[in-house]
Amino acid sequence: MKLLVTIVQDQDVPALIEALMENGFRATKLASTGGFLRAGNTTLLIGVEDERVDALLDLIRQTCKGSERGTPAVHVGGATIFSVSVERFERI
Ligand code: 2BA
Repeated sequence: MKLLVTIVQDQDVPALIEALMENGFRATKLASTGGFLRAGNTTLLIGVEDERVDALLDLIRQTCKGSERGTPAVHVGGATIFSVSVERFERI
């Protein structure tokens, strides 16, 4: 299992959450702030079985688009993703 720590722009979150739920992924949404722009963004914690990681990445690619932010304009990517191996997972 992997935990994908996924940082996305706020504007993409409603569509991404909907797509995740429709496709049977589970996620936790955290409000976050980028260190460089000091602007709000969203961090999703998504626990996923190894065999579904590629499908999840496809979904994120389809939903999250980069855009220009700030003055002067800085290109902010669609998503920044850290994939972390999960040693143990329990739902009690
Ligand atoms: P921010 O830190 O606010 O960064 C927004 C955008 O500013 C970045 O987009 C990048 O294009 C630019 N940027 C960031 N640091 C820079 C620097 N030192 N010099 C020049 N330009 C810089 P993304 O790379 O798409 O990152 C979007 C958001 O993802 C970041 O927001 C941050 O919240 C997160 N992020 C990106 N890389 C990260 C990392 N290595 N560790 C933790 N969070 C990261």
